Amino acid sequence: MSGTRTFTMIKPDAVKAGHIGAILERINAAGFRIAAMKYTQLSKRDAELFYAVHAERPFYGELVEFMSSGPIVAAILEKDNAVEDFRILIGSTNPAEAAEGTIRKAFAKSIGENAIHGSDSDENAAIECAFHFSGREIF
Ligand code: DAT
Ligand code: MG
Repeated sequence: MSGTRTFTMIKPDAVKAGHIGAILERINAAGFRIAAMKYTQLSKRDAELFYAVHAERPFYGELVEFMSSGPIVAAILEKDNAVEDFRILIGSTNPAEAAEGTIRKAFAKSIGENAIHGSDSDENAAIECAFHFSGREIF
């Protein structure tokens, strides 16, 4: 492996709006290699488990409903410093605060429907990659 890994999802809002291609283009242009990818839909249970760390937050129910509401693109991305560089590429959680040139600035609708996920640490990236992909789905 020639780098570190992060995990991403293009969320249901961005998929519905037809932004898969444009978002993947930005990811490629930023130098990430796609190590795994699938077009899939989370069940409500999948979304509850994936976001279990937020279970006590007031927006948890809304988040689970939204993330299971339609198809997503899940992927493992590889690059030097992948986790941190990808968080910079996607921008702040709230698109109103996201920097110019970021994916959320361009495509996110709101803090809840914010187009894309990125892991927040190497440890969580490994957990999230394993949640979605088996070893033989990673290249
Ligand atoms: P991030 O996705 O930037 O890592 P997070 O881990 O704090 O942000 O939250 C996970 C997701 O939960 C986020 O992408 C959208 C939703 N969310 C976060 N804060 C929210 C809020 N105040 N209201 C509604 N949804 C929120
Ligand atoms: Mg997070």
